[in-house]
Amino acid sequence: MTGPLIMGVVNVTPDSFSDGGAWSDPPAAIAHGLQLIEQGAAIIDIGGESTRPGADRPAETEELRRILPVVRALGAAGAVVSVDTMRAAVAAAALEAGARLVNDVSGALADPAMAEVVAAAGVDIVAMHWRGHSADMQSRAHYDDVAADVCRELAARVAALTAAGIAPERIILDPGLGFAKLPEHNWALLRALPDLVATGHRVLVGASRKRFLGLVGRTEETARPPDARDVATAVTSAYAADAGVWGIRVHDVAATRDALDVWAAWRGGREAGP
Ligand code: PMM
Repeated sequence: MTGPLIMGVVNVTPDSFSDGGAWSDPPAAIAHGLQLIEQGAAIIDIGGESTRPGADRPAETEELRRILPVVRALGAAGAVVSVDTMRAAVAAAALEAGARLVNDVSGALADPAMAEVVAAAGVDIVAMHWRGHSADMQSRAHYDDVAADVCRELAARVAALTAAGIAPERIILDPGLGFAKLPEHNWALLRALPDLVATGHRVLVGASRKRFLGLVGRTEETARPPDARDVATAVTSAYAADAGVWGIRVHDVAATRDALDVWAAWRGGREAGP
């Protein structure tokens, strides 16, 4: 039976909250990507900019320097590579180097040239819900009804992207957990995943190792650190599968593979997602 695909995360950054720079050196990042494929990742998402709350942006040349060798090597090894970038020039260079889709956490809002690059390349784009750069995004975590507001703001991105020449079926939607969201917003969005799936777009969800998972059943003082959030992530992956999502972006691919296998066995025979 089919379930969501797993997008394995390779952050080639010195400062990501989730893996603390473990893969900032290209050979280590390449080896890690290959290991994630072996563990069951269908896509490897390569990023060179940390988007943790408060993070400063690297220069474009630095972002390119970080990711291109990794994109090239994993693409050449036959991996389906996605490039996690908000910069059109970085997306274009990564596509040239072998990436097959673009994961833009800003939904192509950060760089006005992004939609054109994706339209010209004819590739898929992940359009994530986003309200501003990491330095001050948490000040924008205000919603009347977070699920309705996020769906409406994503629909506006779909309209802009299709107007720029991207086919609607090329647009994958992502609720942007943790981006201008408080823990209660993330939970409300997870509960509302079926609404996002009902738009007919493929849906990607990225809860992996995020702070709200560390806080479940804990206080700020006793919250699980990022590397102790993989069980919570895997449980979330199984629930997201049940909601019919197309893809799940995670750091610990093996744990989510196990969780999805259990989900598939439990559901036995039911088709998942669009
Ligand atoms: N989260 C992070 C980075 N990129 N991309 C998508 N599509 N969805 C997400 O939720 C998402 C993302 C957060 O940073 P991490 O790479 O350190 O987990």
